[in-house]
Amino acid sequence: MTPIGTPTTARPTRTTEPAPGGFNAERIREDFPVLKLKVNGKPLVYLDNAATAQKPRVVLDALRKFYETECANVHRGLHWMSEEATRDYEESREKVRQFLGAADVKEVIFVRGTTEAINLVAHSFGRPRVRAGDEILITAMEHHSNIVPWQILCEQSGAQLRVAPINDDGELLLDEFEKLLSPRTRLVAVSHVSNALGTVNPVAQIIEMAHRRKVPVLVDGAQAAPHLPVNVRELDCDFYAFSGHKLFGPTGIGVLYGKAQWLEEMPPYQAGGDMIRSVTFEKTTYNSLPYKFEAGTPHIAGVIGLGAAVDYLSRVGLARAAAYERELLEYATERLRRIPDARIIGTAREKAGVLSFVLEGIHPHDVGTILDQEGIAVRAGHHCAMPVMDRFQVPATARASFAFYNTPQEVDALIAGIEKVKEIFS
Ligand code: 7TS
Repeated sequence: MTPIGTPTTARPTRTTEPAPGGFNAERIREDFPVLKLKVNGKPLVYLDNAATAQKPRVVLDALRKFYETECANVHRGLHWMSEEATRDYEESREKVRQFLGAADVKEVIFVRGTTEAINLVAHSFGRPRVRAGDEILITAMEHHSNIVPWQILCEQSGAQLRVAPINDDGELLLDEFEKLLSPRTRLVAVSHVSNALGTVNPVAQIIEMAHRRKVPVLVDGAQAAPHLPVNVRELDCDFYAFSGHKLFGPTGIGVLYGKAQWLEEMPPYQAGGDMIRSVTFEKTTYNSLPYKFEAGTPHIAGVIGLGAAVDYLSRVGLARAAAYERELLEYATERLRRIPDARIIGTAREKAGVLSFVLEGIHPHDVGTILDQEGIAVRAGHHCAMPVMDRFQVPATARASFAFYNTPQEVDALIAGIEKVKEIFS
């Protein structure tokens, strides 16, 4: 058996055998019905996990169970079904609390996704605090969702957006970052893992540096929560955001973790049902946490599905899955490096799950289209990280992004697909 990660072009691990470390991706694949699909007559090779991940059967079952047996609104009915739905909804909150290592369920706010979580913080935390001349510090590798909300906040308040630079490998320059922390910095907002480069940022260190100056930190965990064990109390972050759909859960649901101390102080983001305690035309008082931030009927099925995804991940074991994904990434990187004219964008020492690349003289969209004909799904474009494209002076990249159900054989299919692209354009 050739272990994955071995720099060879020979056939790697047979799919029926577990990978080193005992992680059996082939067994895991059985849990994901969609992975049996054929696309363009070829077995689907799904390598677009950074955009959204596929869903295991347990998540699909949880959604179905909710709609078939307990479809009722939460927190407001006295009837049996509403109580069932409320119980499952709140159980999911407890599962997420454990998943993140948060101190209390009141620190777990259900939102639509990472984007909404960051916007919530920009509005409710940012607006009341940020004044003209203040600064918000981000990095040069952020997703648009962790740039634009801060830009709008700065425009509205007269504050300034500061951007910590990255090096040619796509690593944050920590010294430069530290220099940009000033007495005017009101918040640091940083991705845990970059979606365009795969860089894993040293968030613990970043948080420590910021906290030494009493600056709170929001971590955009969209690409980290599905691939690395996260503990918000150990990190000591002030806010942590992630999306359910990248974590093998449903679309339209995500989480904002916030320290209770901040959330208590913050005004509501949206107003309506469920977030109030009492309403008169003269005065409204708000509900306690976490409900103060969950206005209107929530995505009940989504929350329950996310709970099932979190359960599933804890059964798979995120640490083991992460180790497996790392080997897969190393194997893919090694093989791609051997292709002449292929340039990898994002070569940080610490990376997770993402392989962005360009082929000399071939537009990434053409790479994506030809790979699609082979049944291989990658993303081609700017990945909602246009400043990263500017930094590396490319209009776009092709990006393969991995999950624990991907296999070395799929990496081989990707490499064969890339060879084919080159052949067509030669
Ligand atoms: N932050 C990061 C680091 C992301 O990768 C994404 C989505 C978001 C925020 C926004 O998440 P959403 O669930 O609210 O949309 N990234 C990608 C991607 O790389 N390809 O499609 C979506």
